[in-house]
Amino acid sequence: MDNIDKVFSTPLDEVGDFNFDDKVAEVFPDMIRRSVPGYESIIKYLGVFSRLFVKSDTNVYDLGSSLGAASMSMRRSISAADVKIIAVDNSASMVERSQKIFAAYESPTPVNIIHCNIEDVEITNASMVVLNFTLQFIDKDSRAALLKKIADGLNPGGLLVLSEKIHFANPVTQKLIDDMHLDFKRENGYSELEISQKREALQDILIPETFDEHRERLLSVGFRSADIWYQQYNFASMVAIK
Ligand code: GEK
Repeated sequence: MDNIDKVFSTPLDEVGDFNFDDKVAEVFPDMIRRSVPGYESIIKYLGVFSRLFVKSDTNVYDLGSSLGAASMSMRRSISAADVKIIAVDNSASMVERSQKIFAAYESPTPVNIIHCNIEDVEITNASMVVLNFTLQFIDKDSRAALLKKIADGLNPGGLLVLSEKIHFANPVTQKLIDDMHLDFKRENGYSELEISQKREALQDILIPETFDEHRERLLSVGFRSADIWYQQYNFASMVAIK
């Protein structure tokens, strides 16, 4: 049973920037499931993508891996031999917890968990890379360089799965979908106080872009295709193939 997210349930004198600290890591599976529509489906289908794209003797990267849900799903599905999964996160709390989780399971596919900034990690000989709701936390001006590094490190035909909260250029659509997402959070038991305090904490650190902005940038850094394969409200998952 997951620990219940109560991080923003009491009034805070001052709502600081959102932080992936121990309080968040402890309740993370519950928090992301109740906040991100489609999260569990995307995790499941990452396994399907890995079965299709991961080749023997290559590396798979899970960038911004949190507690390792994406790596776990891929590891269960990969049948290719001599594959190494490299999971990277810059939150010490997430890394410590995910190391314990992976130590509890045995698998022929090793998962190497690295505590560092995804902008500093080297990407080589990759057949699949996952950025599952992580790029949105990277400074907007640094996103192209990170995506170019990923494109350069992928082998031809390799896959990037990029899941993001997205923004709609049309304000009417943006308001409609944003309201629907707020209702999704209410239905999942979040109070108005929790919703508004979390929104304030995230407003300067989670910067969504439109699908057109994502697509254009993915094509400009070396991917030959970039499309949405899954979307619920303003949460979309894209596939970009090198
Ligand atoms: C999942 N992918 O369960 N370098 C490394 N890690 C970072 C950086 C950075 N620069 N910035 C943020 N993170 C996961 C969910 S959560 C999404 C990803 C969310 C990490 C951060 O510490 C956190 O663990 C993760 O990216 C984002 O499939 O909470 O909305």
